[in-house]
Amino acid sequence: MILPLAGPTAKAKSEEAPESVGPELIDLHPAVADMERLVVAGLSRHPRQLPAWFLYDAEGSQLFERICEQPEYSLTRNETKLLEERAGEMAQALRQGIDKQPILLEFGAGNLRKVGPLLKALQPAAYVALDISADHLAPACRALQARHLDVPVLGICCDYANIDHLPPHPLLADRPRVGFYPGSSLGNFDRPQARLLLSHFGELLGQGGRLLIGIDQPREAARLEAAYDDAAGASAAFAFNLLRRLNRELAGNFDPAAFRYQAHWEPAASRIAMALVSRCNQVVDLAGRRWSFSDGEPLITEYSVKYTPDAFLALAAEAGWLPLGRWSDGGDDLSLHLLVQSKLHEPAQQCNHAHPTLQRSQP
Ligand code: AVI
Repeated sequence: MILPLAGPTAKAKSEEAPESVGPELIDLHPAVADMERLVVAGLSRHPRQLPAWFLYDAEGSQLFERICEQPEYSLTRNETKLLEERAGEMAQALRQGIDKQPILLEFGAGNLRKVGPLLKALQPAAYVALDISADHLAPACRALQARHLDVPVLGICCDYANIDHLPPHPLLADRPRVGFYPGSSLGNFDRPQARLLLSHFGELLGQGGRLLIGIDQPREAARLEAAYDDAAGASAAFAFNLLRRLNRELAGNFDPAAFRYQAHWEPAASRIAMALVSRCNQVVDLAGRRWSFSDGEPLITEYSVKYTPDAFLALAAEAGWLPLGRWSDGGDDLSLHLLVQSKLHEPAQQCNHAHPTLQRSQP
């Protein structure tokens, strides 16, 4: 479903480090009214489902980092290793055919720990990190800037799937743009939405823009289900934090004890479905309305779609992206694809039209 957002809360602030001015952070987090509208739309669907970015408040972002450390969740480790080993080749391929030093944009940047090798090898004119959690992004930008003093860093707190253009900023002017979208976060959108998101990246990056994107591949159900329901309970804690956030920010009264967490591989859709399942018939207040949950009813917190390289490239082609290269880990679980945008877009800086609101992972 495509939902319009009322518009971002546009407050820009500079994050000050004790002795020097730290990287700038532009805060375009969706307003509470937008969140309420998305909650009402998401809970009115069948099955009930909220946009995955709701999982990432400050605490959710920390909990996601815990997931990444779990032995069952190999995606982050494999991708980090691949980047450490092959960033030189990737940077060379990213730069090919680009006459000016590009700007590197990272979508869903998180803790900014993956981009280091690429920054070193590519030496972009600036690095822009886009992420939904300002609390997480600000310290991550400061730490990254301290490690890479030669590259100006800019943080933009936003739902990157729904900003129609980048805010005007001197660092962003008149430079080719290359995108970095690691972590296989594309999988948290359903296919039609993923295609829209890839087109949206094409518009933000412009014709000839390049995108380096991490894609997780299908594998045995047992391994995938363990990765999304780890023994230490990090995945479950991440999902339950959503209920705490909703209670706190949108006047909810969810009782977490009245739900249980589950993660199931759905082979026909090639995806893991993560859900909080109601343990009983119950009524919950949220966003000024009452919501009934029946015993066994799921609230989908997230899907994670897995693509074979061919399936991913077919989807990317529909959005105007052509393949330039691919690097994969030893186990062939994950690939980093390098793509080039073939469609004609208006110059990215002037791209000012309203973009349809994407909502992640719809069934
Ligand atoms: C961010 N994203 C790619 C993760 C994934 O693997 O789908 C989110 C996640 N949720 C629970 N575990 C991981």
